[in-house]
Amino acid sequence: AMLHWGYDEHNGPAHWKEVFPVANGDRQSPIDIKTEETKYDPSLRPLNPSYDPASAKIILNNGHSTSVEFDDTVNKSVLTGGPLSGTYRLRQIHFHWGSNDEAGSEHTVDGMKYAAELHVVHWNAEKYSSFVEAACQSDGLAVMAVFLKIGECNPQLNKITDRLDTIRIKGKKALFTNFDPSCLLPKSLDYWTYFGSLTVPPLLESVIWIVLREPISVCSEQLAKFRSLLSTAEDEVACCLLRNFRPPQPLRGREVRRN
Ligand code: B30
Ligand code: ZN
Repeated sequence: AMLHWGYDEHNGPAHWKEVFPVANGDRQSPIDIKTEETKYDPSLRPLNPSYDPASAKIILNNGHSTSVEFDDTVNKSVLTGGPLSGTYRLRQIHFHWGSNDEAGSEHTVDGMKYAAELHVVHWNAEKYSSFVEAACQSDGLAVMAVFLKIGECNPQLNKITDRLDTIRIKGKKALFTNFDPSCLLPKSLDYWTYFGSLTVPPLLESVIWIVLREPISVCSEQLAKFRSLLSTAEDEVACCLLRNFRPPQPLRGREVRRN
């Protein structure tokens, strides 16, 4: 049986349905975005991220990604606009990558894989009282996805990659303050949007996905630093987190809209 989910042969995405049956559900993520099949929706507004660098708190290795966690006790850093009704509060950002630069993104565009993907995770603080409560509601979460392509090194991403050696082991955390995740956003905030799920167990179908169309550039050396993180704790045989992306899931009749 699958003891602990992960991204290896014995516990990877193909096994998740054994413990989390919603893995075969009707609104799973990620998806392949077929651009010719997306629908322009004139009612979709511009995205309006508004982040306070002081709300960044810690950087951590949770064994399946590295994340920066934000103070979400008040509306200091929020996302409004786009497809959203009301205010969604920033909770954390994290990354997905592959064992080489040819794959790593979760969403794909007309079958094309990017090298990595950034997720900026928010919860509906207008309707719900905590992230955990919001995470099981159909309009509870809003995740903004940003594709990373190989090109010039990204000086903003260095703020994160320079710290990864201090949190190499699963469960390690370090203080991480004065960071505004909008420094990792592309020039254009044009997007696709659809209703989906968390891309990791428990795969809850609670996410309004907002996938930015323009990628940001990072260099191969920066992505290599993510691959040297360990998926294992201090007392385990060291195992590098070489990849952590789920492949695209069936669309099952869902519409993907664009602004
Ligand atoms: S994703 O954007 O769909 N990949 C969570 C949030 C967003 C996504 C996946 C998971 C989440 O918050 N999960 C529960 C909390 N986790 C953090 C995590 O990133 O996944 C707690 C933890 O272990 O430390 Cu797992
Ligand atoms: Zn994610």
